[in-house]
Amino acid sequence: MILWLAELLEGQFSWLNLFGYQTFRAIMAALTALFLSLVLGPWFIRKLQIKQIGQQVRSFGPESHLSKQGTPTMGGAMILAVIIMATLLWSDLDNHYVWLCLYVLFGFGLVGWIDDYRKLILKDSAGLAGRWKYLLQSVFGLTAVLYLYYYGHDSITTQLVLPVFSDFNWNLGWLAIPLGYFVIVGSSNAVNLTDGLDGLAIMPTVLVGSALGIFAYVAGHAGFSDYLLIPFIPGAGEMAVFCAAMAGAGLGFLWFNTYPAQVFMGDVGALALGAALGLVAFITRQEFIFFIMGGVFVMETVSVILQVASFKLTGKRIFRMAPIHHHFELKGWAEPKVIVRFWIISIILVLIGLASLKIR
Ligand code: 57M
Repeated sequence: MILWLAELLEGQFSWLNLFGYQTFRAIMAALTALFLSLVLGPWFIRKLQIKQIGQQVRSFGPESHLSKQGTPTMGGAMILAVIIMATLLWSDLDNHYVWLCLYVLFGFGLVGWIDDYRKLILKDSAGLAGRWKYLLQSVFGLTAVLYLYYYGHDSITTQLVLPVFSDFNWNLGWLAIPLGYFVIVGSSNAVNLTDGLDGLAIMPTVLVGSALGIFAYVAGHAGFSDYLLIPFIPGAGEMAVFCAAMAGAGLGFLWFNTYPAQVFMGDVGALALGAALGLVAFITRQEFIFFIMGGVFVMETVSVILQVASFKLTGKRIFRMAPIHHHFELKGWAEPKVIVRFWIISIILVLIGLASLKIR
């Protein structure tokens, strides 16, 4: 919106051309989202407390979690509202990738919101039935991927891009549809599984989101993408503004979600943020790098798959409890120790992902 105003008034005030730069608008989007989150946070948490939207903690989990009973949740609704406001304010609203990101963020947020609403307000402990959750996630995930398949830059949308091997060129054709679906829906559920300790999901989301913003910026720049040998995707750079808004809103949320948390994000936040990360990775053709950078989300998901498979096949558990963060808690690690060590792993993986830009 500000870009549109700046373009309108540029004739009178030449300095307004500053707003044309994606990097400047991305930084402004991050700062706006951070500022809004910090200002609105206390008010939003009070609203949740007044409406008694508090977490029901399961009794069979680690004992330390029992004290978290009643912590306000659904804070993700504020994260999403702030991302949407900052993106609308600072991005180029003629860019279809930005609208697609907002669509997926909103759609998956809605699925999470229905689940949270049923659990917390209607007091239905089962929440939204699993099959409905997957069906709705599939509807939003598939429509986004189909839109890209039919209206994106087709030769790029269906191209498989591998890190390091820059000359590898394989056109996936329609197989890009299941790949995109898997990346978006899988990432949504993986972030949701990770969101089980204070700040555990939001910090890797901020880190991976920021890195994907850099990939989007480079992919949307003819010169940089050519120099770094990554596919040139006209218009993708504008997603850097969206990613920056996500990083700013995430950091602002972390202010309140850090140990001991004053608020949890709920499914409304976790499902939406995970899906948005997956979508940006798919549009920029960086699924493999995303898999590496989002290694904490992958590790959490794999731990659940292994645990469930092992228990069904042999009757024995591999971990004391899955997802894996509970395993370390039950081993006696203090919660902040698990959280910060997982953040460190995430920082290392994101740096490896960014380094791949140069190793081609
Ligand atoms: C949601 N939700 C948290 C909060 C957050 C298949 C199975 C592995 C599924 C899994 C599951 O349901 N995962 C998805 C995880 C919950 O947090 C809420 O949920 C939102 C995210 N969706 O925003 O609203 C609890 O997590 C803790 N928490 C924090 N700080 C935060 O910032 O401390 C969350 C955010 C909160 C709070 O305690 O109540 C959750 O963990 O439930 N199920 C599990 O994760 C369960 N694992 C399990 O059953 N393992 C089994 C098998 C099936 C693999 C096993 O190992 O044998 C654990 N969940 C809990 N306790 N609560 C078991 C222990």
